[in-house]
Amino acid sequence: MLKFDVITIFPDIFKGFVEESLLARGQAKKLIKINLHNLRKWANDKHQTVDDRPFGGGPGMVMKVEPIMKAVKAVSSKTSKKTKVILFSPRGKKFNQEMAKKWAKLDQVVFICGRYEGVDERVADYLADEVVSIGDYVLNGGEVAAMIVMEAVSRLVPGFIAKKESAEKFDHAQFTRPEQLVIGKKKISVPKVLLSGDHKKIEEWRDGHK
Ligand code: 6GU
Repeated sequence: MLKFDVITIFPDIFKGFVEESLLARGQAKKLIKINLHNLRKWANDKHQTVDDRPFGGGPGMVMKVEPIMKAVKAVSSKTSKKTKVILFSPRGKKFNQEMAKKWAKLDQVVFICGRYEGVDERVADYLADEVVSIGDYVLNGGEVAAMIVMEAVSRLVPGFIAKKESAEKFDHAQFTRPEQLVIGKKKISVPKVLLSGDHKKIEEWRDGHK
């Protein structure tokens, strides 16, 4: 079983995604487990403060290191070494399928979802094993990134996708019924070769339409 532990100030963002998708079935089948943790639980004042003003001045707030440090310590596996702590940041290394394949073999992945304008750099330097971005654009925080990465990684856990071959397929073009369709004034037919029953020709056509 692969455990995801998500540290975030917006755990509710994940609810529908976790409960209404294939991830719910993956959890029911005990292939994965998703634990959501509200970072504020590890704040040390009555206002549950998790951010502060940046040293050196400037606009915006910075996520504090101590609540994150306590959270990571509290949720990290005490028994397995096959674990990783990931910090989501637009400044991180771009996530890809190779990373997904490696993480699918772990026992636990801990995600730290950065918010606001940034996270105290000591989280990246001392607490996280890797800093990860999902692409060259800026989001409000790491929550959506965490969902994307959980989905990509979960698909690669053996048994999660019923047909093993489907798990890593970057699809070719596909058609289903009806064979003919009228769009405006045009009558469109699906490619004849796909109806031919000639499996070699069909494979060739699919290779050309990736
Ligand atoms: Cl991981 N976080 C934020 N805030 N923005 C991003 C991102 C992550 N990846 C791409 N843009």
